[in-house]
Amino acid sequence: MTEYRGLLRADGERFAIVVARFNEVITDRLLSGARSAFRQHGVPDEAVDVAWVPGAMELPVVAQKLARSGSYAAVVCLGAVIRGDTPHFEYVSSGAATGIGAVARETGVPILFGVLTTENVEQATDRSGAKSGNKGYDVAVDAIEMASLMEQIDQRQ
Ligand code: INI
Repeated sequence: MTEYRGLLRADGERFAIVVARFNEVITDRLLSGARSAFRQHGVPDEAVDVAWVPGAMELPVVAQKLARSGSYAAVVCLGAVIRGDTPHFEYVSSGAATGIGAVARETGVPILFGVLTTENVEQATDRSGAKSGNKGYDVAVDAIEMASLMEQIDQRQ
């Protein structure tokens, strides 16, 4: 019996972050969290590339391009969709979630969903480093775990 469990350690891999400019006050905090997580787990700044997109709807296509390049062990997507300011909240949030899931399955590269979907700015602030952790940090750690897990499965084949 083989049990696979990703480690929180990266050995020379590169990672990419795609981050939305929409609600940049929040997404910039998510980006800082993600960068710190990579640094704290031994991934140097030079091994992390960042691509900015206009909004959460554009995350999937750029994540797909980065994943297809074959240069990255995982791609982290960061965004903030806030209901209070968004009449089409459901379209944007589900478009981003469905698109990101589809890209991960199509490319076989882990694509992490670091998009906050909140009722208001206060909740988004809390979840981007104020009171309730930092979603950007968390998904970057998940990216390292997933990269390690995929590598272990590859080694076994
Ligand atoms: N994009 C976001 O990332 N967050 C939002 O809250 C948001 N709102 O409010 O609409 C949003 N819209 C832009 C969208 O993601 C696209 O960039 C735009 O529709 C162009 O395709």
